[in-house]
Amino acid sequence: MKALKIRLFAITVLFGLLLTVSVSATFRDVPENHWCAQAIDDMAARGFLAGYADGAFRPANPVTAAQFVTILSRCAELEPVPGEETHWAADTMRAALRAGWYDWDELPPSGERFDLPIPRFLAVKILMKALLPDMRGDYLTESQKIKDFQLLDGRYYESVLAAYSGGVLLGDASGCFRPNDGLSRAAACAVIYRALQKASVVPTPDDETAPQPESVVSPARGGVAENGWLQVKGAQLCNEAGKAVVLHGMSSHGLQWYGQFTSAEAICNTAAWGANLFRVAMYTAEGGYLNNPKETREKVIAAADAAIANNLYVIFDWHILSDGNPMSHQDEAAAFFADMSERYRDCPAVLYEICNEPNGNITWERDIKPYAEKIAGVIRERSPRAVILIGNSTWSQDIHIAAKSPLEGDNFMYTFHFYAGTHGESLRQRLRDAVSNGLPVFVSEWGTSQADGSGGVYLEESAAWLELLDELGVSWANWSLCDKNETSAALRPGTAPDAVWTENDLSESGAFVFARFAESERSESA
Ligand code: IDC
Repeated sequence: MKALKIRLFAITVLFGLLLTVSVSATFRDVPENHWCAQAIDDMAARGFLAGYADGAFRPANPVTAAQFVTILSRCAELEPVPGEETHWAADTMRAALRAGWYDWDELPPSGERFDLPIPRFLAVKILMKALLPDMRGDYLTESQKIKDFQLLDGRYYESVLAAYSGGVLLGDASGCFRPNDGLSRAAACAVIYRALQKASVVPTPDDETAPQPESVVSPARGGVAENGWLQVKGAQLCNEAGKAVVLHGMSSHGLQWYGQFTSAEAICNTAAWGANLFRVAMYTAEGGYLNNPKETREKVIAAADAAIANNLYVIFDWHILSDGNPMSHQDEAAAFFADMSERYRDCPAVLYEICNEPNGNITWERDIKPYAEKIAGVIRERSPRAVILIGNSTWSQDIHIAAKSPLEGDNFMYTFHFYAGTHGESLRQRLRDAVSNGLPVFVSEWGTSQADGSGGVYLEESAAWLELLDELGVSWANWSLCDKNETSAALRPGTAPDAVWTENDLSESGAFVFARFAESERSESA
């Protein structure tokens, strides 16, 4: 182990990629309450993880093939085999290839796939070869556990079935393995850690020395049944028991155009992929509620009921957009929210987003705050515990202005919207500042596209955003669940709203976003 550490240190210095083999690593972006902190910290303490030179671990980034194999090589104490190539992991990769962890066609020694995200089917093969080579699984028993087994190439049956049989893979919320997806660095650690437990390299949770599960599973997972009424403590959304909770899910598109994707089946599909949140975007203008209140109200209620039936939290979004001043329709808003907060007064699932995106000639003090106070009063009279989400100027980007003069009272959160192709580091800094100064922020809408809903998609930028949201414990809903021919849409054009969706139905954006709903649950599967 000591020799290994020295060698790793040399690699680090030479190539400047990895900082050091920390013996008591807590990375600056892996807070104590991160869902995978226990595995990450323990693996770092054992010298299995290094992290980046800036002290970060970037838990939400996809793990690359070279990173994954390198971590395993440390866990299995695999000696690097020196050669000519210059890639920082070339010697380790050569050793892994020689040890039979993978074949040359899977990760060619020329290195062109070393820095790409590793697909799950290959990650599991390498993991099992490295740590649990003798484990086997029975085809008939294990394949039954995997809903999307037909997506798996026969070449990987042996390792994947062995992993399920040995309890290294548990399957995610929807019972799928998603062999072709990548996995985040945190999820990679979680699954490696479980294999290390099975291989008795680290203690299992039954051992007295093992950290208690509370510290592993944080923030709380699950939906309404598990978490009950929400509450805001400091900047953090918490469940009824006071434990941090993070909601991840989809926003609908405008009900007047894509109401079919708020059907019970569409919402059930979304829940099955691991979401615990659904936002019902009820446009006020553009042919929305104000044009057609009766029919729109019915659609909203049907969508909310479907979300509740699927154990999701649900946001009623008063979707002002072209009508940028919330004051313009304050009376209609008051009537709508009175109606809904009366109807759902005993239901812990409901959050109220009272003005999507104020914009134009408006200010926080003059227009938004008085509006918010009035509507909050209306809601609280009927449903005193409900969490209320409040928009702000510049399409809900000005949380710093709201932060200077927040509302009096409990359980208010301030919305923050971004589109990864348009908004970057300066807005991330604004979010960081606001949350670290104690403002409760909820990302009730974000997109992988540009701000107009198309262009891109910008997945690298989106990953940077989600990494920050994870780090800050901020909840989010992605725009949008529909099959419109625009890049922000999560479904491919022509997707049947009422069928069971497979990977093939997801757009590039949808595949990226759906994979991130239940990072913590998904850590169970790879
Ligand atoms: C967009 C839709 C697009 C529609 C347009 C106007 O994606 O199909 O034509 O609205 O109604 C927002 C808004 C959200 C926008 C989205 C993308 O809340 O309604 O949807 N966006 O432009 N804020 C920033 C971006």
